[in-house]
Amino acid sequence: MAMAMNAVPSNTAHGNLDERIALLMQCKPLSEYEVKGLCEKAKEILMKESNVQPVKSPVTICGDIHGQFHDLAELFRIGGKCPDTNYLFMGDYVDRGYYSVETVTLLVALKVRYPQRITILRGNHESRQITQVYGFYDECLRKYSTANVWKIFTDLFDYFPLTALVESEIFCLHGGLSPSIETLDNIRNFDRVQEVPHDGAMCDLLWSDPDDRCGWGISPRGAGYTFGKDISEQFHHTNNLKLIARAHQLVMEGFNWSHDQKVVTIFSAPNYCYRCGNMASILEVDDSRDRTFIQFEPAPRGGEPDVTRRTPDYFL
Ligand SMILES: [Mn+2]
Repeated sequence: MAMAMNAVPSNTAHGNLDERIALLMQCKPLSEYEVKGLCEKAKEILMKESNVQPVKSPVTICGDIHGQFHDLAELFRIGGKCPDTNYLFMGDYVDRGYYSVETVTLLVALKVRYPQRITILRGNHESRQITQVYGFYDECLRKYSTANVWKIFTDLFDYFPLTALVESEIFCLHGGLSPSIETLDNIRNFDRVQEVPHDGAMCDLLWSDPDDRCGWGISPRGAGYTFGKDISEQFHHTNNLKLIARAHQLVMEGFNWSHDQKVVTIFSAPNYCYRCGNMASILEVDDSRDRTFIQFEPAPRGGEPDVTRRTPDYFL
């Protein structure tokens, strides 16, 4: 009976997770054991979400993060902390930057702690194959000595929803449209729990890009398609949308309109790869569904290597 007297905050319902989130906010990663437990809980939550996950306003929509942890911390300083602000992230949490582990662990921890307050979609980098090439796999090996944490996270990525729909009018996804998809119900009806395939509808949603040319085009990325204004207009009409919000492409101002403001690209990794010199942005949708872009620059300590920051000529 005396045991209850020993109760400490870490024994309360969320105490331990709150402590872990506080550490993660300081860029301190969890142990492998903690990552395993966290991802088991996350899987239970994510598997119940839809391929087109409904989201209510107000919500702040964010694009690529790519392991730039200090810039994610800056994003939360500017946009407000979760759960005071609701968030919708459109994928690409890992690879390229030096803190993929801390970045994706924090976002998954917030998802487990506040499942109704944060939506985390899948990007093309949330994939076993891509992360073995662009950094997340190597970072896991470096920080944990084994590939176990990489395996745990990439198994979890299979459960991330592919798209979200804010107030039935803003369709959010990482990449873009697919010639195999006409309606949102087409997306709702397929089994997403798998590695990102090399082609087909699921691949296209995570890989495609809008383009100035009409119709469907071959993507220079080697996966997905380019799609023109006519395609976006038809998809808007068929699905009664007001906006398609997507990420996936570096845009120098942090956001970029295309297709007569039917499509917007949002990119939330400032000074991408610690050298691109770009602004980042997030899109706030308030409870009247009014939209405001907030642009931001790299965090004072951006986690970049100790070299002079410079903008390559080809971005000027
Ligand atoms: Mn991408």
